[in-house]
Amino acid sequence: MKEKNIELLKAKCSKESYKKLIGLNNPKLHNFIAKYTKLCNPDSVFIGNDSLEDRQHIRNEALEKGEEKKLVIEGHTVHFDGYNDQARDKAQTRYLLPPGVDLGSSLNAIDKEKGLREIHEYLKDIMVGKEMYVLFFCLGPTNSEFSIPCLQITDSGYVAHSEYILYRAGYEEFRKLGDSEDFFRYVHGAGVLENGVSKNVDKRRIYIDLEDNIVYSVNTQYGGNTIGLKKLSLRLAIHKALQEGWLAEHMLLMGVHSRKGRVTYFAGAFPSACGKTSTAMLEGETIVGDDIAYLRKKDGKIYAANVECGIFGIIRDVNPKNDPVIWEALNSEEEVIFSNILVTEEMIPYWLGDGRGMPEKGINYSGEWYKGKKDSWENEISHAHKNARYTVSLYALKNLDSKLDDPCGVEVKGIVYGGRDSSIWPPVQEAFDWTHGVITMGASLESETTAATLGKEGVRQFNPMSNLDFVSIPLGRYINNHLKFVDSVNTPPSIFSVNYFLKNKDGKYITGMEDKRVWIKWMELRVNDDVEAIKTPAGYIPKYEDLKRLFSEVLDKNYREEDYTRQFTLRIPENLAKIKRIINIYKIKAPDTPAALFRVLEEQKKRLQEARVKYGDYIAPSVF
Ligand code: SPV
Ligand code: MN
Repeated sequence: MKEKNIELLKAKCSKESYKKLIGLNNPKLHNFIAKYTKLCNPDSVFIGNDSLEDRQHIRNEALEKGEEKKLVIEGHTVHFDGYNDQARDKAQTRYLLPPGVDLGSSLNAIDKEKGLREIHEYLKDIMVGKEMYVLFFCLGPTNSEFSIPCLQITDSGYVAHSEYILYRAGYEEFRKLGDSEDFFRYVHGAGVLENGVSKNVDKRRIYIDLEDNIVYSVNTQYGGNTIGLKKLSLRLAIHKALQEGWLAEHMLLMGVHSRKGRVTYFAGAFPSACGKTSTAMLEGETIVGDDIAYLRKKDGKIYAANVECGIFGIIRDVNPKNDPVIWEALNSEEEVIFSNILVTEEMIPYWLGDGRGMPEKGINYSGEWYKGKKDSWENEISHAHKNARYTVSLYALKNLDSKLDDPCGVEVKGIVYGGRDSSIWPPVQEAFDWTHGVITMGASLESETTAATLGKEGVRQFNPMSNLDFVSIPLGRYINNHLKFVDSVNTPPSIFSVNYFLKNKDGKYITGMEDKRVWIKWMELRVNDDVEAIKTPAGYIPKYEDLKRLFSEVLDKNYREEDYTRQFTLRIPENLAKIKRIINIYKIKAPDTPAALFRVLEEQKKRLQEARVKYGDYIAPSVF
């Protein structure tokens, strides 16, 4: 069997590729690659290592096969996903469920045997006429406790190219693995391409095998459905983290800098398109990561690492005013893939909110585009998609934190949870302690839906830890893993909630876009015990004087007391209704929810009710 597999691979590989393949002395790895070579039936197999030549080969392939086109600036390319392939497809993302395993009713699952049969049918001969790329990457810094080696099989030059930008090279990690099977694997076939775009999106499937750490993805190109090391691996990692007692989170990582040069690291969980990247990129601070972090305990402290070394960011509203650092990187000769933007005849990219006005015509995710173009449902097609993205290396950013590749990670002192919430939480608030924060902030997070997933936008949805789309274990166990996580930790990180989207009754936002720079500075002062706070029934809020000083120092703005009062008024009816919703969800959907969750929420409810009796429905901060 083994010999036959090697013979098959030898026949499909060039001499160089074959040398790289047998440079990894791992029969199980070889068998796996052979199995999918046989099934997907590519014309040839390319084995990539960590060299610049291989990276260049993949870049060339993406261009030659028409999945990317060169833009006017050297190193820049554009890629389009299909008209109906612009976001993560939650409905067609399923867990392969072995007999006897219960993941709870809220996870989208399919019987393993049936699902495997279906996905293997889709994969059969999917690469005929194409080259199969076999690539090795590493999640997290290399040579680290955080490292997870990953094998990516794909026929998409765009997916492979994105991974070379977004992840650390892993061929050397695989050499160290020896014959171990302890790595994540992804098998992706883009399916039939028409003008470089996956055609059969109705047959799009993303199937996840938690037992064997494999994810299969077919008939799609959109990054969130295809880039193995991104959200496909987050689902595998959450499962692995539960077994091993660490956390895999949908979190940014950033260094917050005090005036005296102190650096304090924060992790922050926000649902997609709710301010995660813009928080990680705040002026004056340094970015470690903007999307996925692993958190581990060591010597009584919490450390975290960015699993990526690049950004697959939303490009909407990136302009010189909002995001000067990203704007600069996107206008330099750094390697960038723009996806689902509009490109003009001169091969210049345009996107929503770029501050340059809208061109009359061009090519976009709908093909030839002109002002006023409508789709078959008579909806006007915007010149760029709302979920259009850029892919760029973090090393291209001048605000990159020096610890990105530190094998120890960074010590996390604060954790922030934020959602798109128009009516309940104040702009910033601190939990009483770890358990209170995990339950009333992380586990109770709700957010209005965005264009990052298929489906209607603006619908308030329960999204615990901003991670609901990726939680691959029963929800109660996921929450319990958080509660237990700090058991042997001396001083657990402080937990905060933020809300950038709070509105008045008239529907207008009541905080400014830039104000998040102040909230993070306040959190930094709290974590370091530099300011006091006001205790309310729902958590600690800032004192007016501290914010006034920070607004003046950070933004050179006069912060009015009436704004403070409006922003930090405790909204009792909204808070109580939310607690009721959250309790119901856990009662109905998560039978294994730890009792602490109900206890802590009931206590909060009681405090809120008592405050209402004394002070009414809406309580100004000056009352506490
Ligand atoms: C998100 O949607 O949370 C992203 C992009 O970070 S995706 O790769 O689609 O997950
Ligand atoms: Mn994300």
